[in-house]
Amino acid sequence: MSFKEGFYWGGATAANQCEGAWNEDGRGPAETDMLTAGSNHSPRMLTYQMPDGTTGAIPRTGGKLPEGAKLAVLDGYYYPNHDGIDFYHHYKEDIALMAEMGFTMFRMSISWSRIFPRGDEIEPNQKGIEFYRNVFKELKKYNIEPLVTLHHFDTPLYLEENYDGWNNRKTIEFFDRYAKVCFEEYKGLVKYWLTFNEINNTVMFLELFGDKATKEGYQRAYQQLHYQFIASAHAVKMAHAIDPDYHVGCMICGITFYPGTSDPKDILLNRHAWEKNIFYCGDVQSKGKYPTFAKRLWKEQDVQLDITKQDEQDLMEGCVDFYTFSYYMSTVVTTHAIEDKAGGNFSMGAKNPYLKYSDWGWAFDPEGLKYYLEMIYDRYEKPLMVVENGLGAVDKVEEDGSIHDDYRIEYMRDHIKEMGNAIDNGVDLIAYTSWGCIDLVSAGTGEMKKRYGMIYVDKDDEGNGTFERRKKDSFEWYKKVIQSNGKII
Ligand code: P53
Repeated sequence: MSFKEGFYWGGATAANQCEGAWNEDGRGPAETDMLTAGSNHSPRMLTYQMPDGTTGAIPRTGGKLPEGAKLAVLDGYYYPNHDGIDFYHHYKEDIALMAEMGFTMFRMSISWSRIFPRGDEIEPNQKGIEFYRNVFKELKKYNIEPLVTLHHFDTPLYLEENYDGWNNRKTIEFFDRYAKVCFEEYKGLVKYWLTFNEINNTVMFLELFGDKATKEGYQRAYQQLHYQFIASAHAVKMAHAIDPDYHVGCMICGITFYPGTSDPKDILLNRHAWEKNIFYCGDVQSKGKYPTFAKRLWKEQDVQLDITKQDEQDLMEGCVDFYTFSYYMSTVVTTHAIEDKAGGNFSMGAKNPYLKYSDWGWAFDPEGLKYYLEMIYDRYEKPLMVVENGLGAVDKVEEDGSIHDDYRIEYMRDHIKEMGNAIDNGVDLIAYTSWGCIDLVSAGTGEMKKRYGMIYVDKDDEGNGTFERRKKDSFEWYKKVIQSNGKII
């Protein structure tokens, strides 16, 4: 197999899911701090308080806050992101373990509200800046290249509540300021940046939650995306101006779509699913302009967008240097009645009888990764990175403390094999960072027991545990993979 010399091997995390220390050293809250834990079958809830002091909770998706309610942290509820896995206080130990595995890249995100606690300040929070500087320095000690996401599901709550977040053009300015501080402060410590994590979720996930897929929902989603595209383009331009060695990428939630039948209606539906869910964002960020089919999408939902001439120029001048994506599963779309639905958290569409599913209903489809890589490389001809991939599963700690996660090894091995095949077929894939290399809080369900790590963290779904770290079997396996540059898998 042909992983080039210098191929980056590593793992990936996100600030809100692992750092903890949610209100330490001046950090401001994000919506993720107001989220309770859910499960495969029950949604995570957002808790709120009314001006008269009464309190309540609504489901994160599809719920509507009562008039006058403000999101709030309440007694009697458990908020898993508050402590995460306490990476904030364990980062040295964690990075040492990653180095032991042989990581050459570590994907992490910066919590915007650590740098600007409200989001609209002029002066950043020095303690926040210092924390990430220390993390980057620690990585440098081991020659691990950071891959830094600026926005991973965590707009400062203050901006959401006082400016209507990404529905407001003004939020672009706040993001510009935040991005500029990061690029200036971490010059020489970071080389690779990502702007928005899974930017396409905004539109892609709308349809999963019936009551949100209204005209108004689409209007807001497409407008939010446009403002994020502009913020992302500004970031690319700024990064290049501040340091010509900076490389900035986009990050797409990669799902491989298949048609359910050979009915031409299904074939067309499938093409449209790719366009709307995958290509729409990737095209704008990689090619610097909206694709032709955008007109059809906007017309379908009667969307009117605020796009200026300056925006068009900014997009063109802010094309990303590389394309990154997460890949966990494929899905099936059909115009026919769905008899067997793929259930679980955030998985969608019809069940594919040719594939196995995880306990959370996600399809195991390594060939779908090859399909995606080849399709996308052909479309953009930019270097690619798989920046999330892995298996969320329940792990059992044996009496002697060992954890035999052969299912995880099998999952990763088969996906790595297909990456090798794609490279052999000409794809310029330069990095692989597996998701949740160290166990962390699930974004979808808020659970700890949906574990992805090669490093186990002693914490359960109620927040009990010592935060002790342990190596799973996959730890030793991945170490060999990296040592042999993907030859021994
Ligand atoms: P969890 C849904 C479908 C695919 C990717 O997800 C997704 C989601 C959102 O849950 O998100 C990415 O934790 C995301 C990570 C997240 C990871 O996938 O629900 O970028 O933050 O943790 C896995 O199992």
